[in-house]
Amino acid sequence: MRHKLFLAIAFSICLIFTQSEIIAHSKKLILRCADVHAFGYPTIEGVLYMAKLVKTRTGGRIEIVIYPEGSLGSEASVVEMLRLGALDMGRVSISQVAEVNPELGVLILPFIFKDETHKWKVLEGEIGAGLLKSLVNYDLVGLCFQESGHRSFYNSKRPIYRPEDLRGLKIRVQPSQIMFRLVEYFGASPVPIDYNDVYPALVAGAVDGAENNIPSYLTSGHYKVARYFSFDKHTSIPEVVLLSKKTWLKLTDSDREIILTAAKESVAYQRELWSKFEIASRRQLEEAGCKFNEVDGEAFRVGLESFYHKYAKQYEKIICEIQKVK
Ligand code: GTR
Repeated sequence: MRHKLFLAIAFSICLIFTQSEIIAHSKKLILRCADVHAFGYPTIEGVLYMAKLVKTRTGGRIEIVIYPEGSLGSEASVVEMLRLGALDMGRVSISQVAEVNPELGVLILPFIFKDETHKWKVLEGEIGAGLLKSLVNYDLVGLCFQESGHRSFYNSKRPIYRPEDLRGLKIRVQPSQIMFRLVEYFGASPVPIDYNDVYPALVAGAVDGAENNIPSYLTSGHYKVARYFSFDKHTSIPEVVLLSKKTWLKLTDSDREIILTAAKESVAYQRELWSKFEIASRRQLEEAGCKFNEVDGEAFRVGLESFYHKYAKQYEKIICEIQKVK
């Protein structure tokens, strides 16, 4: 009798555990993801591609829902929310992540990559993997990098050929210490403003220009006010897709694997989309009458050692490693 009772209790306990495991496993999970861009922009489309893979591979159990156009706040607050676990996912610029983990600041430095091939060898190699991994110490999980082209200056006053042409111009910068120092080094007056507040600042004349890539210049509408775009290509800051560590810890091993693999697989798609979007954006901007000009590239590079010496000393070792990547 005792034996039977014991078996019955053991069986019920077993059933309860199995059932709760099934429930936990079949529970629908919505991952909320923030982005400052609108639907159609390559960063969001990259995450949507990833979302589709995740949804299919989890039989519809895990869904990624995007909150676009900065509807959940600035990139800085998105990073903060992720760290606190108040948000699950975010796609932001590395410059905002470097504010909390300065190690990543190396990716923002001017002319740090030789070209796009070199950049992606760095990002997808050991260095990139190490940098993504380091984020876990800041309560963030780095899923993958994304392409974001080059950043160049644009303004409403005149074409820029050499750094001295920037003198006297108020140029909006991302709220990033490195970007502030860099734009100041080139001779302009840097004004940190959150991305989604830049357009009204340009319209009001609070700033004369900004610096960004071609797709952002178009989709933000900045081109309507700042007509001169000068291709100095001073930085090539990658984007990053992040997950909150708090969310990550709630996932099963197999779900983590699915999410990570999908993120990795979305990169090739996002990069291809980026190239197409960049070309199409340029065409559209030319049709809209924007004035593009090439710059004296040497003039932007000469003397840069002093910038590196003053602000990038902490990156000496990793810069060496980046330069060695072939
Ligand atoms: C864009 C980037 C955004 C944001 C923006 C900015 O190129 O995709 O995430 O960082 O630049 O300048 O604030």
